[in-house]
Amino acid sequence: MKRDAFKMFLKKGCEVEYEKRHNEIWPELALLLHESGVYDYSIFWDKDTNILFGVQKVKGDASSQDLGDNPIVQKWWAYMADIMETNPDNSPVSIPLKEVFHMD
Ligand code: RM4
Repeated sequence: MKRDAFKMFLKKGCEVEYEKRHNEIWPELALLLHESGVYDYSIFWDKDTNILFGVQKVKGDASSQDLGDNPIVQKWWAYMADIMETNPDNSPVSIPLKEVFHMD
């Protein structure tokens, strides 16, 4: 198991919609994430900067952000693209974060 964290960028004023869409996450995406070894996955929002902090555990090598070849992820990223900062392929701009402390 490894812990993975990254930051993404929400468009201003979109936090309610962002949370709504995630509360209604597609079952097929949730299943894909679990089957890919991603679990204990949370995303936190910083209201002052609109930065989203993803934190997750990963059983294998691929984090949620490495699944862009999968059509379900591609469809989800396209769905989310109107409220997030994205790359030309609709993937969210996602910056890996360095773990500097952990305590069980
Ligand atoms: C985020 C972003 C991530 C995805 C989660 C479920 O907004 O799209 O890549 O793993 O949703």
